[in-house]
Amino acid sequence: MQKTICITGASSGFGKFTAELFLKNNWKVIAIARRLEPLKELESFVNGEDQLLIQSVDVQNEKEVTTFFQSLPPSFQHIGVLFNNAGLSRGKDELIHAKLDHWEEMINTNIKGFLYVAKAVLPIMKEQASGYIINTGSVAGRNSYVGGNVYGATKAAVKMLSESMRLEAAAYGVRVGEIAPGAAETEFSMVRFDRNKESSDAVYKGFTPLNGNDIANTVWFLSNLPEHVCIQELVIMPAAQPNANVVYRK
Ligand code: NDP
Ligand code: 8X3
Repeated sequence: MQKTICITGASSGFGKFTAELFLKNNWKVIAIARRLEPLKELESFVNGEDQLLIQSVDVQNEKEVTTFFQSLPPSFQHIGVLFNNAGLSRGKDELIHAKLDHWEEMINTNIKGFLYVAKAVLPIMKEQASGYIINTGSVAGRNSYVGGNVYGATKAAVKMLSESMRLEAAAYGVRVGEIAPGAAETEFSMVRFDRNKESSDAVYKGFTPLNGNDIANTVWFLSNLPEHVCIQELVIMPAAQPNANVVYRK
């Protein structure tokens, strides 16, 4: 049977590169994000009937998430892999200066949205008695840095929730892993810094950050492991960034 991966946050960055790689390798792909236009660009990688399902879904909206997964067309109802990846950072201010709406958006997306998606897909995988959920955490959930406060806390939540999900889902044959990347050049910093290109570019100056392909290749590796193997956690860093606080720049 042709395998299916469901990718959240497929309109850019890690999710988009992953969707492209899996489509090129003939997997079926369910691709969701809020912006439909970039999702439509994935159509150019389709090489068979019924290979791609795109939908605008805001993961912060529990009803939208639940309705989407409850009404999947029959040919997309078997989900082999969920890349639970949609997420964002908003601002990098110290707690005393931070904007409350930034906190709300990060918590609602990275924790609540992440959970809504997992809660919708777990019953599907339980019924199949198979599947691999790959959650996107971050090195920011492991080492704190100044201004990383609430974003880091949401990613620490992803780490802990991945552990509990794994503990529960292993009982019915479903695997759960977490990837925790360091600095990667995607739209991440543009979103974090309100589309300020100068602040965004400064993050990646003087060293080679990760890119979308590095993460797509990792998800590919995990997704093609034998079913008895579960990689639980992977911390993936640029060689020049040994932890969240240190970057060796030239
Ligand atoms: P991008 O900004 O390039 O991609 C983020 C994706 O998440 C987009 O497709 C965006 O789509 C989607 N998204 C955001 N909010 C929502 C929402 N409410 N509903 C649905 N989709 C949403 O960044 P990355 O690819 O870098 O980020 C992917 C994940 O990786 C995130 O969880 C991020 O925290 C994490 N991460 C990133 C690192 C980095 O340095 N880049 C390092 C470690 C982890 P849209 O706006 O269309 O909704
Ligand atoms: C993104 C990595 O170090 O910019 O999760 O917070 S970092």
